[in-house]
Amino acid sequence: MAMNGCVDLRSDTLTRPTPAMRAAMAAAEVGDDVFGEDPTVNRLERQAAETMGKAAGLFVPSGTMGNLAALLAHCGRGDEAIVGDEAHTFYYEAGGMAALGGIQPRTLPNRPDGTLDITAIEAAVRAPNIHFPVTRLICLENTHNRCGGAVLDAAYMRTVRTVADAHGLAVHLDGARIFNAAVALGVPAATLAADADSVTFCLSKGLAAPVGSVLCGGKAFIDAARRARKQLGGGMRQAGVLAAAGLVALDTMVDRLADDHDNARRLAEGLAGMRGVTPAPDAGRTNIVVAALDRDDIGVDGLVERMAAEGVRFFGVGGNRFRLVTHWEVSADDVERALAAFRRLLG
Ligand code: TLP
Repeated sequence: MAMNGCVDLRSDTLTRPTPAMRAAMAAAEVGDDVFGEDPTVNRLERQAAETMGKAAGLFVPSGTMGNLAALLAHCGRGDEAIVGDEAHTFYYEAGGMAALGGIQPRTLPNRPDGTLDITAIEAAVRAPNIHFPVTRLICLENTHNRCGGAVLDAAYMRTVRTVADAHGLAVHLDGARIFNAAVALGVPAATLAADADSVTFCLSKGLAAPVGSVLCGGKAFIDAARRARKQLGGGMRQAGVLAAAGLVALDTMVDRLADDHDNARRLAEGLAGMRGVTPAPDAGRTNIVVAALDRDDIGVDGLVERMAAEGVRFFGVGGNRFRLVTHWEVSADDVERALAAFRRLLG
């Protein structure tokens, strides 16, 4: 189903709530969540924690706040967090960890598959020395947005856990799209979160809820994150109207992500046959396709503009790369329409 007549591949954040979500929102039982008295929020937090295999959950307005509350709960001012140089937490969160937490990001290059080199992580951990910041945290992302929806598997998470344990570090997983990773790998999301101390996942992306993410972790950690959420102004009141949509998202929107992956794969395959277009490795493994454009006659900005005129919207993501994201408001027919427009412009 095209959105406003367009095939809108800018982001899965654009998805609008389903009719079942609207109905659940209207009927939601609510209370004051800052007092812990909203039964629907409490139910969402319990169900989310169970789904992630953690003891507790915290409903937050956004993925950005979930990640920041986690970082604030794990790290103190002047501490260091090891993070990929293409990570959302580093690249797209307005420097929140530094600005609001006094946390110093120690970036390591993200490899094209979204991982950080294990030896590089080991080497980045600070020795005890009065001159050095204290390394506290390793922060990973699954699926990896800027690495084209790349998937981190449980074996990689296990290896990172081993390094973290050897140095007394915590591991936070930005699992904004962890269900896409779980569906792609055919494993429960909890398996991918098992070796992280904390995980944020988004209800408002491929799962189509209008607002919200859930941060999950141990009981004491979530108590600290709840305080951080309050400091950040994210304590909401009758938030059950939002949580109700989140519960429908968890119950009805996870398994269908496989359709988005099929559509993304068809986009990647189609693009791969066009002159000067190189999809990233694993493009279309989940619902994100990142591709490079190398041509003399047209650049990314020109392509974005001319495709928009053809009714197909997407973004450039820096340099010669552009990104297409599939979601439940993009049908198989929309994919054909987008590919036909790409062919007209790129041949
Ligand atoms: N990503 C958005 C933009 O911010 C780039 C998108 O369109 O993909 N972690 C990851 C991996 C994300 O991709 C995003 C959103 C977030 C966190 C933040 O979530 P929100 O938008 O709810 O703050």
